[in-house]
Order: sequence, then C-alpha cells, then structure tokens
Amino acid sequence: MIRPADHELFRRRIEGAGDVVLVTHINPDGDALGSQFGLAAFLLERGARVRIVNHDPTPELLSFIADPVVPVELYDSTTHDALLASVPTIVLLDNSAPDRLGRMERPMVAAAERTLCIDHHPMRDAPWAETIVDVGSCATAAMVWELTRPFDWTPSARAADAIYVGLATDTGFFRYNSTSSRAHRVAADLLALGVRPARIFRQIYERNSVAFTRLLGHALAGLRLNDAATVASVLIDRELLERLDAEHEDTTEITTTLLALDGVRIVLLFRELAGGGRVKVSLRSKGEIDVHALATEFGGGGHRNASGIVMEGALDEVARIVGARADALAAAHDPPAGGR
Ligand SMILES: [Mn+2]
Repeated sequence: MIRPADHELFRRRIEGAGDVVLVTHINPDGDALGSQFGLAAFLLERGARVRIVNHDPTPELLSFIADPVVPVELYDSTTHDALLASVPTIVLLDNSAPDRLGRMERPMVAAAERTLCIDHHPMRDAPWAETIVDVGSCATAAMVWELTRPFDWTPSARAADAIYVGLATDTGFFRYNSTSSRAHRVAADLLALGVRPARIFRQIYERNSVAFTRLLGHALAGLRLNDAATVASVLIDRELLERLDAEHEDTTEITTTLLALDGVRIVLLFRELAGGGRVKVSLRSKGEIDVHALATEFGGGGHRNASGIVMEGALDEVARIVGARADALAAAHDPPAGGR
C-alpha cells in the first residue's frame, strides 16, 4: 500500500522539480521502462526537464512506448558521471539494489543523497536517501500511477500505454500471484483512458521470429522427461542454433511452455554457448520448489522459481549432472504416488 507519507514525499520531491534524471536496473524490462516513460511524461507536463539514463538499450519489442521527447540515453561515464554528480533530483525506478545498476553503481551510490527510489521489490542494501517501496504492489508502473493520482494528471495515449505495459508485463498479463484487485483497478483506469490490451499484447507477445518458432518446435520435439514426469528438460546444441540462425533468440518462452505441462514441477533448458565447452542452464519451477538453491550449488543464482547457471562441460554431461539434482529435488518435495 502507498501510505500518505509516501504521497507527501513524492509531492515534496516533485513539486517544482527542475532537472530530473530517471534511472532503472540493468537489462530494463517492461515495468522498468513503463514506469520511466510514465513518470517522465508526468514530470514533463509539470514543467520539469527530464532525462532518462539507462545502462542497457530499450528492447526493440518495447520501443513503441518510448517517448520521443525524452530519448533514452545509454550510460556513458564520460558524460553521465558529471550529470549524476550534479543533478538535484534522481529517481531510481523498479530497483533498489546497487548491484543491479551495472557500471552505474558507483556514480549512483555517490549520488544517493539526492536519489528517490520507487520500487516494489524487497529493499536490498539500499543507500538511497528517500524510498517509496511497496512490496504489495504488482508493478512499479502501478505505483507511479497511484502516486500521480492526487495531481489530476491525464496522461497521453502513449504514457497510458507505457504504464499499462509495466503493469501487464510484471503480472504476466494478469496471471501471476501478484495480480490483485488493485492491479485490476489501475488497469481499469488505464482502459478508461483508451489503452487497448489486445493491441499491447500483440505488440509484445505476438512478434516472434521464424527462427524462434522453429527453435521452439525443435526444443519441444526433443523434450525429455524423468521417470516420474516431474522434470522436463530440453537441450539446444550449437548445430541447431547455427542451422536455425537462432543464436540471439530469447528462450524464456520455451521454458514457460514446458512449465505448462501437467505434473511437471521443474523445467531445465540447457543451451550450449558459442565457442563450446560451456552450457547455460535455465531453471524454472512451480510453487514451493526452490531452484535457486539448486542453481547456487553450481555457482548460479536468481529467484526461487527462476534461476540460471553457466557451467563448464559438454552439453550432455551438464544435463546429466543438473538433471539428477533436479530429479532429487522434485522427488523430495512431492514423492510420486505408488513408489514409481
Ligand atoms: Mn517491476
């Protein structure tokens, strides 16, 4: 919940703000960018001069919410360190952890006393002078929407789209556990302003390449299941990636598809990296099963339900080793009936 004190803090920092820089985490996603573009539009209308400085470029799929008035500047220490060292107001969105700022960590920590952090993740090692953190919120973009309500701001179509994109992508289009009545209330506000969910969905989720679709087909055709049918694995080798010209395709959707299999508790995707001898393992799980713990056994990291590892070794060998641990984890959590 956003408390009255949060609204007051927001008003105090925003009222009469002149120069403002908006920053978010590395590899910005729909919520990171949606909250940046939404807040930028709000601030511009109130007369602020706004710049967005990001560590990584905006993914092509999300470029439709970019604000042409506030182009995203890619962080460059030679120009932006001086800016961060002097600008009176910095707003850090969708992240409080310094180690998720990449090369911007040092100049941002140095500017902590002028930084307002707005985020919905649990706070971690946060040095920021002021924070509005609401772990009960489904998206930072939803917080931006709620924080701007007392100002009677009517966003442009593009800004409304941006905020909706943050909300929709962080809730998996209103499917994840984080989807609350509050999330739907914000969505209802935005739909009343003209946001069209079908169009947003199409822009983000219905633009797969032919290379990705063929990769998905091969991956699904090669599906491996353990005896209990609780662990689903796919292996993607160099030959396949090169033949399909699919080196740069995002494989997240492959693991999502496999997780939809009835009875499957853990999904493992093994991808042989360029140069050979190293394998990227993507781990996903349902419910209480903690693949983060499994990933850390092999030097990886992430979250309870989604983690990753990069391991030395041949593809089959890595799949055998990690697969055996995943089998044990799935069995320990929920032993299959009948002692199969
Ligand atoms: Mn978020």
